[in-house]
Amino acid sequence: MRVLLVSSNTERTAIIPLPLGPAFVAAACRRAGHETVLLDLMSERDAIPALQKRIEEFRPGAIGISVRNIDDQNMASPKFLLPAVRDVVAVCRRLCDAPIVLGGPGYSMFPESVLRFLQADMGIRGEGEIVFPALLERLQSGSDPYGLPGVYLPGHPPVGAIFSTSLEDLPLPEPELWLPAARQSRDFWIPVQGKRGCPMGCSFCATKLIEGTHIRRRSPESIAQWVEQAAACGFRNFCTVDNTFNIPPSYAKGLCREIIRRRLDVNLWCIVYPKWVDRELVELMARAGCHEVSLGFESGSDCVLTRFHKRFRAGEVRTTAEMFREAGIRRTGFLMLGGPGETRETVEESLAFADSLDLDSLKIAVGIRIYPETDLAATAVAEGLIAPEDDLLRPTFYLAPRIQEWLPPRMAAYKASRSWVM
Ligand code: B12
Repeated sequence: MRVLLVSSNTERTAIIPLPLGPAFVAAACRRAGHETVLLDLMSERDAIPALQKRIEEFRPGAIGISVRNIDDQNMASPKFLLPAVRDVVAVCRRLCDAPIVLGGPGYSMFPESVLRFLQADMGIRGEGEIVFPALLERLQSGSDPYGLPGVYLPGHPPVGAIFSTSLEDLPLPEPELWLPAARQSRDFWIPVQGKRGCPMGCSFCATKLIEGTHIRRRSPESIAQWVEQAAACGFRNFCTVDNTFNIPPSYAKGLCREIIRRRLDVNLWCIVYPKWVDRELVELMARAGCHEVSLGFESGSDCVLTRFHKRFRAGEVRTTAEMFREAGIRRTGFLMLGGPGETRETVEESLAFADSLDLDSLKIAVGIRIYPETDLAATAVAEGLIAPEDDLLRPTFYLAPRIQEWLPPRMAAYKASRSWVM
């Protein structure tokens, strides 16, 4: 079958992400024998005409659309990003009668409401590599797709998602498949994924819906080899997209050792959970080329950290941040203010804490995006802030009622005198 995979993300907030997720799915489709093309709308000057042209030339038998972002998570002036994706679906629908299948992180968080909103034919919750080719087989043979794990159809009951037990059996995409546009500029950050799944269970986080809670990994050798392949194409900047680079620490150390052994001259950026970091890991990261880490500590108040179900305390954040500073690795901290239990005192505690870390930069979110099936959603329902039946698709935020008025101006004042705060 001819399969067109469309990466629909055109959002340029923070970074221009390359379409690694759809590329994984495309590689799996090719392995299953389908002629597969990946179109990254981000790299097109005019997304809709480019899509039209590709559909007319390629005449796909099935179209997969990757949905990454629902919104930009900015409570002050939220940007709802799905209407543009609905236009993409409408163009596909108008130009051909191929079934339109949704997938991706944004889709997996809202499998029923996104399907409804975008008016596609079906969607796959969770990983696409196994289920999408299985679905294509059913479509080709004319059998009923309903009942395949993870496949959602309008008007049918939800089916949940399954996650592969091992990543080693899933193909890694060739650079030719997904890096063509990026090749014009070597400044792009190439995403690298070593593991999937997060068992940390933070109260506000929806990663379990996208990747599951069980950690599955590829061998450090295969990941380092993949980085080497992309480096041979001229790329130097790599960002790990694992939710937590350093869990488990033994894996992170193994990957660093493999990069060092291969003498790859790369620039690494990693998302670090501020616990279980020791000097050996920091030193290995520095030697592997890590120049910057994101430290998502979210709060400097132990009471709030407990409410977020974080496994670390402020003291551990301080020790971790200090180790990276000593190793010359830049640190961007993240604060998430206004969650359950937040008070003026805990906000001030967090701000003073962030100041004391002497970070290179700090990003602050005021108000927390509420996702379905999270503890935060349950708290918001219990407190009467949202209705139990609210599908939460349109940007919906939690902001502790007692500091709602006070927090935004306080943050504006805090930021005004600190150039390193974003
Ligand atoms: C790493 C990351 C980042 C990095 C990006 C680095 C980079 N170069 O890519 C940084 C920190 C810069 C970032 C920024 C942002 N991010 Co971000 N990010 C992530 C994270 C942790 C991983 C994404 C990733 O690369 N995954 C790896 C790939 C391989 O997996 P995947 O894309 O999910 O693909 C798999 C499946 O989804 C499926 N699939 C994918 N496509 C398709 C298509 C079909 C047809 C099928 C069947 C299946 C399928 O199969 C794939 C393989 O198994 C996710 C959370 C998560 N765990 O998913 C958030 C996440 C995607 N980000 C999110 C957001 C909101 C943002 C920002 C808007 C935040 C901000 N205000 O700055 C920006 C937007 C950036 C942009 N311009 O688009 C949200 C999106 C949801 C939402 N609310 O809209 C997420 C889900 C986090 C969350 N809140 O829970 N992000």
